[in-house]
Amino acid sequence: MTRVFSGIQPTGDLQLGNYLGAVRHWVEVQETADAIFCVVDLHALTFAQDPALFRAATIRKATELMAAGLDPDRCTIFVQSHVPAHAELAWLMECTAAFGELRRMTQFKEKSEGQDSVSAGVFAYPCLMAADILLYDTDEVPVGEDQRQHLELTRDLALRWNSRYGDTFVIPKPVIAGVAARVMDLQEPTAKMSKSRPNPQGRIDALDPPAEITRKIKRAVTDADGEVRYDRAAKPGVSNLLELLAVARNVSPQSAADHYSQYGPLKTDTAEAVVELLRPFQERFAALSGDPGYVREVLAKGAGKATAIAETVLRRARESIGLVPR
Ligand code: AQP
Repeated sequence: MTRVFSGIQPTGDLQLGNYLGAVRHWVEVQETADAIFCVVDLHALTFAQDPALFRAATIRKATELMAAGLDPDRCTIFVQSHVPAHAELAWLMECTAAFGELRRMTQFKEKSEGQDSVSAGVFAYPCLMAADILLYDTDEVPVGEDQRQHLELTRDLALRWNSRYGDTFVIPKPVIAGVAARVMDLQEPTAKMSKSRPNPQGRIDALDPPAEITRKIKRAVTDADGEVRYDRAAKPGVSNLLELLAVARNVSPQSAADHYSQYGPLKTDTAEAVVELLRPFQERFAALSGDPGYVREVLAKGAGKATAIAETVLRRARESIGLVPR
């Protein structure tokens, strides 16, 4: 059975980009694969967090994943820091990666740009991500387009390790869906939608009330030529709306475009479609939030299942690199 692994940071509410680019594919793949999903809290510590808020955010993110449709009977859901093997393999990956290749990572450049000081963790982030993936003998990693470069690095590190120390790791491949693999900011459609962009009007959080979703989509930046056409390079704002509508209606963005000649109706229908798409998620989230004990129980079971796999792979890695067995 194909082993699938992916993760998401606990900081910030689930935004529409996370949902469409990643999580909805996780919900599908849990039906056919041995699927493991992780709330990557150690990754979020690359920036200082308020401890109490951070603890709550981690449980909230797990609740969001379950509300989105991840079913603990069909997949494994756990918190990264509950499985210490992640941190240990991350160190071994840091000793495998070259300084130069980490410096070339786009996300490192973006996150460190204009900052007086960034943690060493921001730099080493892709090594922890490689460890996350390789620890589970992962075949496929469903992620949004923004993670492609990190996935390529993971593959390079695994291949380098295997050629130095003998076959140890499965070489994973990224699975990046076509439509909505890169949901763009509604106010600045040449940048990806993200929790860390300064203007919250450009981002739809999956828990935004329907009226707010509608308002944000109606105010989305388009362009001046007035033609509804799917062309991501020439018409990023309109194409982004068409992708949202297409995903919600399960059609292609090109065929969604055929029904419109003006931006107003396109925005109205897109808003309606996104509200409907998120409605079941919002209802399930409200129900699950009333039962944090259940979410913690799921995470505890998930950590047990994940540890059993991760420890086996870590033992293999320790042996192959020459660490004395414990
Ligand atoms: N805009 C997006 N379009 C498509 N996919 C996206 N993902 C994130 N943004 C988009 C995908 O979501 C998954 C989780 O990514 P993450 O843990 O990096 O999420 P995050 O930090 O919560 O996402 P943000 O909002 O994008 O955070 P920052 O601002 O920190 O970069 C991944 O599969 C990712 O590809």
